[in-house]
Amino acid sequence: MSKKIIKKSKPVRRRQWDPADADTLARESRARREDRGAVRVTPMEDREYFTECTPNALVITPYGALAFVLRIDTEYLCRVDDALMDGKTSVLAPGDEVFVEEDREDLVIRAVRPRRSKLSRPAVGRNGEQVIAANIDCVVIVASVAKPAFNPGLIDRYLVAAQAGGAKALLVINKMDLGDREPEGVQPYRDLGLDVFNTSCAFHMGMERLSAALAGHVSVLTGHSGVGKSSLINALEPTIRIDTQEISESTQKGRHTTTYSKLYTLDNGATIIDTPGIKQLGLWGVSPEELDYYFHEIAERAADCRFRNCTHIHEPHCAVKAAVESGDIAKARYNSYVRVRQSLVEETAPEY
Ligand SMILES: Nc1nc2c(ncn2[C@@H]2O[C@H](COP(=O)(O)OP(=O)(O)O)[C@@H](O)[C@H]2O)c(=O)[nH]1
Ligand SMILES: [Mg+2]
Ligand SMILES: [Zn+2]
Repeated sequence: MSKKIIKKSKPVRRRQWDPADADTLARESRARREDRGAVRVTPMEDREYFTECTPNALVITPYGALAFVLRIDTEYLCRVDDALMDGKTSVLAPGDEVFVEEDREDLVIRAVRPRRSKLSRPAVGRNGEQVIAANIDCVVIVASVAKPAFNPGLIDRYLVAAQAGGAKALLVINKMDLGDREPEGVQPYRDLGLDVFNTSCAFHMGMERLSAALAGHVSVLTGHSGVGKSSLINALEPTIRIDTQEISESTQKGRHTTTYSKLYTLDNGATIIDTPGIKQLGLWGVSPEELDYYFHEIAERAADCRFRNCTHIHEPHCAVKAAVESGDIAKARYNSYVRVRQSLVEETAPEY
């Protein structure tokens, strides 16, 4: 039997990773679906909490009814105005730009400015959204060569979350000292136009390039626990000494040393928000129908599927599945797409 020759279709290469692309596409698709009443529109934020104010401080970390803020290079602990409280916690997140007022001996956060971007997930243990970081330019997705093993599924979820929140993304592959080369699964991200940084905190490798990329921007470091997020901040700015911890021998994962998100400022003008490691990232404000648009290589093929509402899972004449067969779409990316889509369908299924 002769080997079937499949003509390689135009690859997605050399495309810059621009959240605006996905944003435009998602908005178009949303508009189309709204006509049919099929999509819930997620507002960027609950407007009632936000006001156009002139901010004089930056939230470092919220702490119940209090919050640490940065105000002209000095850290202060402030009380949060009742109007910004939602139950026992405030609506604030690291990176929020706030207006702080002196009230006798107290400093009180009176107002918070509307966010220009955010990284969110569904809140754990309650309904609604948890904003992990606000006003970020870039989501830095950190993975490691080993300990813990390279996990593309989580990277794919962060890529969706970054775009949904209006931020750029870049990928750091840390612990390069633990392998002789970059994990094979990284190439599809390069092909997508994502900037990839190979680093080793142990050997202080790759820090100059990463430092230059983050300088002057606000970023949030995300990824599995134990991949070296806190170590990267320590390596980028030796005056910062965040606690890091040995990997547990039994689980091969770091114990949770960082328990809350916190903002740091570096001498090169970078602002970096460190986050606790998580096992799985739920997606906020993304419907299963619009997921295609957050997987750029799938969105590019979907137009050629026979069925307009093709889910690329079981339909015949699916251009996406054909591209996976021919190797134009990375199998791992497709598998992630299917898993994420299925979890979104389960989450949004009506309860009877
Ligand atoms: N071999 C090696 N170990 C690293 C590297 N970066 C961090 N680690 C170690 O990995 C463990 C977890 O690091 P940590 O920064 O706490 O990870 P986080 O949970 O992502 O913040 C610590 O024992 C670090 O010393 C690296 O580049 N190479
Ligand atoms: Mg940490
Ligand atoms: Zn399809």
